[in-house]
Amino acid sequence: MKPHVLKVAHVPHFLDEHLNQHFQVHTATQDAEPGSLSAIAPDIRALVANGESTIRATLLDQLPALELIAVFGVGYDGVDVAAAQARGIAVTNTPDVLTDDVADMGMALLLTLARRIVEADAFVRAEQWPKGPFPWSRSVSRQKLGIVGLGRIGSAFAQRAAAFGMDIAYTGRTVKSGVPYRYQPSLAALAEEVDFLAVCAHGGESTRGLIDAKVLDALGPQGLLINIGRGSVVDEAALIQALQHGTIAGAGLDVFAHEPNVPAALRALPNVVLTPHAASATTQTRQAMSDLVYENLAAHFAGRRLVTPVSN
Ligand code: NAP
Ligand code: 8YV
Repeated sequence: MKPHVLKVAHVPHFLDEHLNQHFQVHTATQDAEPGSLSAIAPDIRALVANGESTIRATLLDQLPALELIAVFGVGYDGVDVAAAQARGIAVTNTPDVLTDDVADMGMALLLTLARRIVEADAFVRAEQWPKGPFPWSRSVSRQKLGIVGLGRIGSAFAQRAAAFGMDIAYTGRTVKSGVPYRYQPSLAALAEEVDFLAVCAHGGESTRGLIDAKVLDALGPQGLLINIGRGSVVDEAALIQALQHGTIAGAGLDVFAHEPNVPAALRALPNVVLTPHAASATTQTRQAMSDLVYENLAAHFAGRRLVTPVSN
C-alpha cells in the first residue's frame, strides 16, 4: 500500500512524477473547509506545501494521521510549526539548494534597478535613442550595501556584492563570526549609512513590517531597496508612499505582501523593478528542490533520518 500524501500547492512536474510513482496523491487547497476532506483525511500521512503556503492548525486538525509536512521552499513562515510539533508532526524544507539562484536574483534586481536596464531596453525599442541620449544611471561597484539578515542567502548575496567591490554591512539578531562584513545592530542606522538595502531575512511574525516608514526615511532619497526575503518583512503601504514621494529612490522586489496580487499603485511606479517571486525558479534549482522534497518524504517513510528537518 502506497502512503497517502496530500498536496496543497503546485509543485514542478519532476516532483509530481516522483510523488505519483511512490505515493497515493490527493490534492486540496490549504484553506479546505473543515469536513471537506473527510473522505481522505484519516489516510493522509504527509502534506506537501510550498514557501508561500499558509498551513494553519485548522488544516492539521482535520488530518489525524499526519506525520510530516514537506515544504517545497526554504521559508516555512506560513506553517504553524508549533501546532505541528505539539502533535509530533515533523516539518522539512529545502535549504541550501536554492541559495545561489536567489542571491543571483538579488544582485540582478540591484543591477537592473541601479543601471536602469528595464527603462533602457524600452528606450531602445521605442526608437528614442536617435532623438537623444538615455539619462545617466547609478554606480553599483564600490557603493555601500546593507544586508538585512546575513543567513545562507544574505551571505551569498554579500559574496556577490564583494566581487563588485561593494562596502558591505549587515544587521540581524546575532553577530556572525568569521565574516569580513561590519555588523550594525540598528536597522535604521544601517539604512542611513548605505546606498542599497537588501532584505534577505525570513518572514513570520518576528520580522513583520521591519522595513517601515522610519527605516525608509533613513534610507533616504538616494537609497534603493531590494527585497528577496518575504513580502511581509516590508510595510508595503509605507513603501508605496516612500516611492511615490521620493523618500527613497527606488525598489527591486521579488516578493510582496499579498502574492500573487501586487498593488496597482506599485505597478504604476517607474522607479521599481518587479519579479513574480521567481528568485529560485530556474530549471536547475526547481529540480534540486524537488529532489530534496522527495528525499525527505522517502526518508520518513523508510524510517530513516530526515535530510533537512526544520528545528524550531
Ligand atoms: P536563513 O539562513 O535562516 O537566514 C535567515 C536570516 O534572517 C538569518 O540570518 C537571521 O539572522 C535573519 N533574521 C531573523 N530575524 C531578523 C531580524 N529581526 N532582523 C534582521 N535579520 C533577521 O535562511 P535563508 O536560507 O538565507 O533564507 C532566507 C529567506 O529567504 C527565507 O526564509 C525565505 O523567506 C526567503 N526566500 C525567498 C526566495 C524567493 O524566491 N524570493 C527564495 C528562497 C528564500 P539571525 O541569524 O541573526 O537571526
Ligand atoms: C519558492 C521561496 O519560490 O524557498 C522559499 O522560501 O519562497 C521560494 O523558493 C517557493 O517556495 C516555491 O513556491
